[in-house]
Amino acid sequence: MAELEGLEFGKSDFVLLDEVTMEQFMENLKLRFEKGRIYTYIGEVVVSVNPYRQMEIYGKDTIDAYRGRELYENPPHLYAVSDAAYKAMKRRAKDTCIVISGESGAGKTEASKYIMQYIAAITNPSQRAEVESVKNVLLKSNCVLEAFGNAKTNRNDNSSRFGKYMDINFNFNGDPTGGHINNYLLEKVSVFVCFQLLRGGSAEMLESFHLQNDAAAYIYTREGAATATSNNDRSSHKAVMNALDVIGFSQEEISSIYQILASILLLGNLQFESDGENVQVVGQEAVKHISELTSTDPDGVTKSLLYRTVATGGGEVIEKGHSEQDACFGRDAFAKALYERLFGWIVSRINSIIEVKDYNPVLHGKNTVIGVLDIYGFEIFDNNSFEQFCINYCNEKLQQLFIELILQQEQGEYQREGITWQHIDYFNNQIIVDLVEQPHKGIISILDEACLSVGKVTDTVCLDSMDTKLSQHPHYTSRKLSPTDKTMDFQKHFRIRHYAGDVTYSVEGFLDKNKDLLFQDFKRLMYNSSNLVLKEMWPDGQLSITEVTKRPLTAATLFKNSIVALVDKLACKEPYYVRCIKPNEMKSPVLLDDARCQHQVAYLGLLENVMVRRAGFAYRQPYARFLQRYKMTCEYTWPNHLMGSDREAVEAIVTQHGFQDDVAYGHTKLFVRTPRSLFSLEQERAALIPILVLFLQKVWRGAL
Ligand code: AD9
Ligand code: MG
Repeated sequence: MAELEGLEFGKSDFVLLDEVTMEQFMENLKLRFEKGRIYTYIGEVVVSVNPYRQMEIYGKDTIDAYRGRELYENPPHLYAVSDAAYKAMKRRAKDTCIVISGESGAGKTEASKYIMQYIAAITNPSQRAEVESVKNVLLKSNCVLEAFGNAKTNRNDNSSRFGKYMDINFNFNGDPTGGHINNYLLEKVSVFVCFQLLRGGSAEMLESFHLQNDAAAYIYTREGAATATSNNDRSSHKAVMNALDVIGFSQEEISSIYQILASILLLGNLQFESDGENVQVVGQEAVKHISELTSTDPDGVTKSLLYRTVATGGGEVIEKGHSEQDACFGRDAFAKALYERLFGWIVSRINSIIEVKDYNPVLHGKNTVIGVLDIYGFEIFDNNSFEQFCINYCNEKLQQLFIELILQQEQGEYQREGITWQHIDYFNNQIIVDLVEQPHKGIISILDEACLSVGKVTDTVCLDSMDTKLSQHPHYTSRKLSPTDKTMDFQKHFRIRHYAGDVTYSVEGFLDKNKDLLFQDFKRLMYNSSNLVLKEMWPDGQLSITEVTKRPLTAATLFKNSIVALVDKLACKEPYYVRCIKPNEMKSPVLLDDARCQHQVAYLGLLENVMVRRAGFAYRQPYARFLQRYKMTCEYTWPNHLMGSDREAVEAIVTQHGFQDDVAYGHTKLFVRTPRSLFSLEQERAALIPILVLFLQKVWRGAL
């Protein structure tokens, strides 16, 4: 692979643009996309455009070309940042992380897989068996998590419905010794694994689960049945079963996993009927099957579907019959919870298998970590609900971290190198983060308060309360607060001005989703299952109704806590960023939709990123590297310099080219303010190379 690309491919770093304008940014992005160059830098940040076609840039040759090299030595690539993160971790014993962001379908999950593959490929050269096995589990876990956590949506055929943060632990040799996965699950049930089971499971398996080989027969999979791809369900099903086995799940655990999935599908089809007084389950057969699959008592299943146990004020425990509507609500909440706990259990089981065991820092040296974050990007749909609210809040937090860390990192470097630097202003989105998460005043607090209050608080009442408390907030509005705005509904809409744009949320369903209520009876039923795997997923089922006094934390608060913990984890690592862009809505490999891309460039803050990078010093290189690369352009340094130090030799090059006013000399590195200086040097070098090659050829042939 050529060391650097020619100008016909556009600028490989947006920092090299003549002017930082949206027009120039887009022109370069488009040119590179057309030429099949999907990666471009902003300094150390990789901007990636989804090519929507298989690229020949991930093979072994490419891996070898990037291994151990510096960012600027090769064309931009995910492998280069992966290597940078790895090198920083290994050389300086720093924990690093790679944060991948971008909207749905922009290519985050694919990027995370290439990063993992690269790291797996460059480590453990001596092929030690225990390291190979850790790598294998890490790679195989993707297959399982995708089956259980991805679904087809109208934005992405393979959309992750969960966020994933994976830590990979390394020993002092730089070989993986283990890992840990954190998952941020949002949407439940309608996932691939159910389709794979129904359409790819063997006839015997389906029969033993009382299932039919038809996704359209089940309410939970009916909607996706018409659109979800079915051609490779059989091989995917086999691959997942195999991956579970390789990772180290026992046969008993694997069957329990599929039994739970089958019960979820059967549960979804249960109907209720009421004679005006009593509510009944329609069809005892299905109840029997569910009880068989969950190893519970059939009467217990019926009872928890139709009644709930409540403690009266006087401490008396009574059974209260559900209305038909309550029974349906309970059924769906139960199915979702079964799924959520199954997913959580699978993740924690994988974690217990790959957790670093018996690591003694005194014997083995410091254990370091590379974290890889692949989390849902900012979402604006036609109808935005609680899930979008959580996702967008998460993106506000990550954006803030991005700005903070990128600036922090810059400032830190200038400080270390003894260079004065002028602070640059940027939009601080803390104000929006506060709007959502501030105690007492923030939206999550207001929601929680509404969920906890006794009496009937509706979504609309909650909206009123938000309007009262947030009417002065510059990033919050609703129809009541701006009555002339006809795009919003009086009863249900509020709008947040996010850093990435305005999003109108419908408050309908917010309270139910936030409460995420599951009757204790279901928990107890599962805890009493004679299937030990299932029982393990429901430890809270052992509490009796009188013991369940504390209200569980709400969904929004749990989500907030997990995101705060995530941000804390990332903040103490040296970050590397991949910013993914979705070129069009048609999944086309040839179309770059200007308006859609501009919007993404704007909300990802990429122009700001370029400006920040340019306001300081756009380029920095260790003296020795700089010298090696450009010594041919200066008479004092070619072929060898006779100065005292590399730094002095670099000064000679800079002075000869007349950009001494454009640089600063750090302790170990040269800092170049404007890219143009470096660019001219780069051009001169490129022009000299053919002459040099000719010269060398002549030398070899003995002509000189
Ligand atoms: V979501 O937020 O999980 O809905 P992602 O993860 O950002 O989304 P994903 O990585 O799943 O998107 O990419 C979507 C599709 O684009 C993939 O299924 C591929 O078909 C396609 N894609 C993405 N990146 C590449 C790539 N580097 N090479 C080829 C790609 N195809
Ligand atoms: Mg994804």
